[in-house]
Formats: sequence, structure tokens, C-alpha cells
Amino acid sequence: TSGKVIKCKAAVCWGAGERLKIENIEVEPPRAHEVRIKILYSGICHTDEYTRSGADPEGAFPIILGHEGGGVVESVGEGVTSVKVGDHVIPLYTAECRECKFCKSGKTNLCGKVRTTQGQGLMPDKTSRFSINGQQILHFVCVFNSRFQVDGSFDILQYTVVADVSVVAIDKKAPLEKVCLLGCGITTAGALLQNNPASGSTVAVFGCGCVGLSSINTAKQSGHHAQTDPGYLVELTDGGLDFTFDATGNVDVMRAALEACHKGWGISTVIGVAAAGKEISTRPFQLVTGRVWRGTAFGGVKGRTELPGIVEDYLQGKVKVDEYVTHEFDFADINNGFDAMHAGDCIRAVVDV
Ligand code: AHE
Ligand code: ZN
Repeated sequence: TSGKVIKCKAAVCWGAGERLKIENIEVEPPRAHEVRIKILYSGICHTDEYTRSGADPEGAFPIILGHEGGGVVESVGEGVTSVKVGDHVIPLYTAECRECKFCKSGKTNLCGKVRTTQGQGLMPDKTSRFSINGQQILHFVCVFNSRFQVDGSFDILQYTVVADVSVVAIDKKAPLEKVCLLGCGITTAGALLQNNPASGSTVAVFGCGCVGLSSINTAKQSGHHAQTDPGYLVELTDGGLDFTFDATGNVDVMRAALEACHKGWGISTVIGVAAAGKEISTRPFQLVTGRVWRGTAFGGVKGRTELPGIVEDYLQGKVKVDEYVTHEFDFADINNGFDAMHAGDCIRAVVDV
């Protein structure tokens, strides 16, 4: 298949608020510094639903959603040295080029190299690798949910194309149907560790989806006391928490999380993604009196440098992943995976692409 267009099926969202439709699409080969990946599994994240629903100010259509994938490198474009055909990989919605101002700063995991085009649903050269009868279909962040047939054969394969700075090879021993969650939810929850909390700190996490629950485990495993009941918090902690996290995306909850922080030193970290037009507010006095309001993406993790180590930690039982997969769906039932997120009993649904 290397160097050839692959014909396949993909779950396409044609417009804001529409259900995904399974369509025949064409996937072009990777160009220079691009990687074509056979995606085997993809988790469904609230951010996929957020964009599908029309709440994302950057949302553009038609698009193929998905950004929590696990797969195998099918082919690489010219100049790709970081991964090779056959590698097991996780695509990264937060790239790591190691060359831009952000990457070189040593202060952030955010990378500037592909962010602008990624937000437009395009590859770095401002084009898409996906099309339907010549009509361009956009990429979402970096992964591609699809099931498709290579010309004339009955093989079921599934592919996406990403920039080489947006993908990392991991240990082949790790089950991709589980560690795909490290492509977003579980890794994002590592936000706690970014604050270098002293052992014994009090931590509250607002929002108990994949990110929230995993944050609680991170807190517990690093020797902190985690609580999730906001009503109980300020009283219980004699003045407030050392650290709080919003994993809801609800701006009122973000405010509550800040204000549940201890005067003088409490740090509240925003992880949740809020809808278009939403803004946060609090009395400035909350900050004057020493609370810090901050945010983080992808848990502050530099994907290419750090994700392989997180996979090793998972393999050694130090990072929980399997526990968060509560639902599994076939590709044809992908819309049911989106419905499951609204039903309340779903931590993560993984699609067998
Ligand atoms: N496009 C939105 C923002 C979306 C957003 O905040 N995305 C998260 C990843 S969500 C994963 O589930 C993020 O980390 N963003 C960092 C980045 O560089 O986009 C908007 O409001 O415009
Ligand atoms: Zn996500």
C-alpha cells in the first residue's frame, strides 16, 4: 500500500450537531515529514463530542473526528526518522518538534510547529490527506476513525496521516486497545504532577470522567489525599485545598474549584474544555490573596519524549489504564459511543476501528 492512495470508509461529521456518517473516503500517501498510520483502536473523548456538537470555536466541517488512537505505522514520507514502518504508535494532539520557541523554552509542552494548521483541520502544508469524490475532508487534531477495504481485497484496514512531530513509537508489548487512552484522557490527568506537589497535599478534582478519575489516582499514588465532593471541602481542609482541578469544562465549576483553594498558596488547574463564548470569572481578591489559577494541556507532557516512559509505567502496573475502558464499540456503532458519553455510566468508550 506504501505510496498509494488507500480507499476506505470513515466516520465523517458533515456539519455541527450532525451524527457521524460512514462514508467511502480516499487517504493519500504521506508527504515529506508525514506518517501514515493504521489505526486499530480509538477512544472517544468529550472533545470529539464538543467539536461534533458545534461548541468548538475552531470546529470546521466536514471532518473526521478522533484524537485518542493507537496504531501501527504503514508508511512514512521523505525525511521521517523518528518512526519506521511497523512501529506501534500513538498520535499526539500536542506535537513536539523540539525546534520551536515553545519546545526550546523548557517551560511548556505546547509546541508551535503544527498548531495553526492543526486547528484548521489541515496538515502542515495546509492541505488534507482525506477526500470524498474529490471533496476535501478535514483532519481532527490528529487521529482518524475509520474502517476500510483496500482496493479489491477484503482486508479491513484503517489509516490516518499525521505530521512526524505528532506521533510517538511505544513498546509493542502494550495493548493498543488500552494504551490508546494515553493519547488524551489518562495523560491529561497527569496535570497534578506539573505542580510538583509536596507529599501529603490536599487535592480536589471536579469532574469524574476519564480525566478526573485518573487525576484522583495520580494524586493517591503520589501520596496525596484526593477528594471529589466540593461541599465537603473547605470545611474538611481547614480553609481550602492545596490543589484543585477542573475536569468538567463548566466555567461555574472552574470558579468553584479556584475558590475551594487555600488562601496564600492554593493552585487551581483548568483541564476541562469549555464551549465557545464561555468565559471564567472570580473576584480578583481570590488571586490577590494568593490563589493561583492556571491551566494545562495534555498533562504538561511532551509526547515524543515522555509518552514511551508512561507506557512503560503502565506495563509495570504504575499507571492505571484498563480500568477506564468501560465501553467498547465496533466501528459501525461509533455513534453509540458518542451517546454513551452522555449516558453517565461511561468513563471511556473505545472503538475497534
Ligand atoms: N479548540 C478549542 C480548544 C480545544 C482544547 O482546549 N483542546 C485541548 C485538548 S482537548 C483533548 O480532549 C487542548 O489541550 N488544547 C491545547 C491546544 O493547543 O489546542 C478552542 O476553544 O478554540
Ligand atoms: Zn481528548
